[in-house]
Amino acid sequence: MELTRERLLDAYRRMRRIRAFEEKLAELVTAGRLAGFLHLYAGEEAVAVGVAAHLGDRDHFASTHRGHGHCIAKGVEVRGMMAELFGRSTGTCKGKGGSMHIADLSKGMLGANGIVGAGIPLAVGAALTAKVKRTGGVSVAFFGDGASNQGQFHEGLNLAAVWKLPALFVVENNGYGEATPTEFVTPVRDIAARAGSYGIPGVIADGMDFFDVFEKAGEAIARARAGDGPTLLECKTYRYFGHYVGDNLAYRSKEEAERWRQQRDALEGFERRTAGEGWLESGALRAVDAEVASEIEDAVRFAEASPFPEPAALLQDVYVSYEET
Ligand SMILES: Cc1ncc(C[n+]2csc(CCOP(=O)(O)OP(=O)(O)O)c2C)c(N)n1
Ligand SMILES: [Mg+2]
Repeated sequence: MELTRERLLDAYRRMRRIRAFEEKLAELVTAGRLAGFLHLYAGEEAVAVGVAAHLGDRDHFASTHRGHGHCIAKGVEVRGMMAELFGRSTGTCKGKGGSMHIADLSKGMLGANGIVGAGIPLAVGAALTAKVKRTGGVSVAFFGDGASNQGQFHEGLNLAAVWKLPALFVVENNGYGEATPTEFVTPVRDIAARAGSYGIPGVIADGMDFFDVFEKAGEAIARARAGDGPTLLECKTYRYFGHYVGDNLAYRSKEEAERWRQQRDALEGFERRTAGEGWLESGALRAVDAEVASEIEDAVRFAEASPFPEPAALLQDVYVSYEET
C-alpha cells in the first residue's frame, strides 16, 4: 500500500491520539479524578498504528489488558472510550466494560482483554470465520512477550498454521511482563523464533518505527489475504509508563526509560523521517497535535458530564440474561 500524504497524516493522528489519550489518563488518575487499574500503551504506538494502517472494518483486532492503543488505532471513538473509562452510560460498552473490556464490533475491535493471552483464540476464531465465510478479512491478535509463554499462544498458532487461517500474531515485546524482565522467563531472545515450531514465518520489526512495522505487517497481511496462512510478527518496543498507573518502577532504571524516550520515540522518529524525506512539514503535524489535544479535552468533558448507567441496565447486553436462565 502506498503511503500517501493523507495516509501519513492519518497514521500520525492515530499515534498522537494514543499518546495524548494515555498521558491524559495518567494525569486524571494521579489527580484522583479517574479510578481503576490502567495499563498505558504510550511508547508502543507505532505497533498498533503500523498494523492498523493496512486494515478496515471487516478486519479484526483482538487486544490485551494494555488495549487503549489498539482500540484507537482501529478507529474506536475516543469520546466513547473516555466515557467507558469513567463508567458512564455513553461509553463504548455503556460503561460496563471499563479499560480492560473495550470492544466495538462495528470497528472490528473484538475487545481489550484482562486475561493474558486470551485474545489469541478470539482472533483465531475470527480468522476461521473469515475463511469459512470468505469475507476476505484478516484477524490480528496483539499480545505481550509474557503472553507468548501461555498455552493459548501455542494452541492458537498451531491451529491457525494447520488451517492456513488469515491471521497475524503480533507480539509486543516490551522487555517486561509486570515487573519481570523477559529474559527471566523466556528462553529465546527473539520470540519470532517460535514461529518455526508451527512452520510459519517469524519476522522481527522495530516496534518504535512506524515505517518498519508498516512494511512488515503489510507483507504478512498480504500473505494472509492471499490464503497463505499466518505470520508471527515480533515488534521490539517499550512502554513508557509502568505496568499500570501507580507502579513504582523499582525494577527498571530511569536511565533505561529515558534512553528509549530520547533515542527511539515513535512520534519523533516519524517526524524526523517524514521531514527528512520532504513528505510532511512540521506545521501540518503541529496542527494535528492541536486538533488531537482539543479532541481529548472534549472527550473528558463529555465523559464527566455523562450519566452513570441506570441500575436496570445491569442485566442488559450480557450473553445470558437473568430471564433466560
Ligand atoms: C492468565 C493471566 N495470568 C496473569 C495475569 C496477571 N497479569 C496481568 S498483565 C501481566 C503481564 C503481561 O505481560 P506481557 O504479556 O508481556 O504484556 P505487557 O503488560 O508487557 O504489555 C500479568 C502476569 C492475568 N491478567 N492473566
Ligand atoms: Mg511485556
